[in-house]
Amino acid sequence: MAVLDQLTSQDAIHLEDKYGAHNYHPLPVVLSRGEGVHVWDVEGKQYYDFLSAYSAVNQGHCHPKIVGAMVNQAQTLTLTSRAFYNDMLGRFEKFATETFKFDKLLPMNTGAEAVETALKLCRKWAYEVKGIDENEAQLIVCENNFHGRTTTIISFSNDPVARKNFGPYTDGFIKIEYDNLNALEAALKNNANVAGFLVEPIQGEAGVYVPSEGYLKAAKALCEAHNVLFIADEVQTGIARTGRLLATCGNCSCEDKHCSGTPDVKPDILILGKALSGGAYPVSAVLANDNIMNVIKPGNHGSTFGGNPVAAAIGIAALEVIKDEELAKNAEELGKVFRKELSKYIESSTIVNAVRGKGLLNAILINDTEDSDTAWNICLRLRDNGLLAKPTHGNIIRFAPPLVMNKEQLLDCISIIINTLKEFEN
Ligand code: IF1
Repeated sequence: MAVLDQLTSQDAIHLEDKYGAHNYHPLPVVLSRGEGVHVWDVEGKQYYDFLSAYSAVNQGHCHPKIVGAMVNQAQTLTLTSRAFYNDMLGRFEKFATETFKFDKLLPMNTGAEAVETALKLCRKWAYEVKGIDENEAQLIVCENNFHGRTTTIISFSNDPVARKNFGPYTDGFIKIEYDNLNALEAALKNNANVAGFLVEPIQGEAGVYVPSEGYLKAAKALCEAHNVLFIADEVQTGIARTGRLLATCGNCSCEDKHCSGTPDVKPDILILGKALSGGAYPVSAVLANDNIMNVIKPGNHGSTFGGNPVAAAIGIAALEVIKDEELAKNAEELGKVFRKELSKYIESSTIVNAVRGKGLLNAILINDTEDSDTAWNICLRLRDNGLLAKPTHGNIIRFAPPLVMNKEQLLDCISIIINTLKEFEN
């Protein structure tokens, strides 16, 4: 078979199976096209996308404004490296720092790289500003975190599948229970070597675990009292997904177009990725104010591709789409509808125990054991019924459609989901 011959789904699966590393167990569906809230498989079947590439495609598949910016820039200048300036990066940095209200931005490509960048930045700040002795800095992280897959990041994961036999690991991390302020206070107390606290505003991989009301704000206050940097990993929760521009915006009066600039919780270091490009390209970033970011000097950190002109052009377009189409507002409104309708169904359901989430980052808890394959089987049936979602941690199914969905489409999706779940009732 020639490389670019027409393929069936079976052919495509076979190729990946034979020639690709087996580091994933994908749902058996082979996608070849996407537009807005929809994707199509090789045979032409249409699906609603309820994963959005793990919240990277918040702006919808192949958004014309983002694709337009990408194509235009790709035909003009793609890569200069940071050995030279390019005429797009500064514009992106200005636009993004104004949008998120920080002094400076450091561009990278993937989420994991941005997390690594934030950790390095925090440690350097600890030695050079806070005055911690060399090599003594510690960072507090949460149990059941997911921050990416580099060696340092998996060093503080407690998922054995992600971690086992990849040692030796990086030192300097203290793990505490998520959503537990007492645990945070205890870890901060009498330990002058703590440099930062790294936290997901909602734990995604852990099963869309939303912390108690006020947790993030109180955690930030504790960090401030101990001169410890509050580092928010908004790679998955950011960029309108949870009904606000950022999940750390909480319930403040922040509007998409006219942010008051006084968010509920202002992280010292903000980590963004995924939807910062609308899923068109790997674009990630770390944002901080000058008192922190200025510890980074030439040669301390970087990346061949980070901040390239295509990434910068796409980043601007992706953020413009979020603002112009008021996607945070839409996510908030549709999220309420989604949880309300699912809650109504759950009252009398034998197969679903609960629905939880914020904005359009939601999950349902299947009434079966952790190790059962019920959630997987439900996702297969959802696929047959024209909707794509993926289980997380055994019996939890995450639902995260593109934020460009309209209410009519959402109601259609809700009926697909409920009808499918009903097929599994006993
Ligand atoms: C995969 C999960 C989601 C993230 C947070 C950093 C990163 C991620 C909060 C790293 C990435 C992804 C990676 C993806 C699966 C996915 C995921 F289920 F594993 F946890 F979204 F929920 N911080 N999350 O969620 O970003 O380096 O991947 O760009 O296949 O590993 P990345």
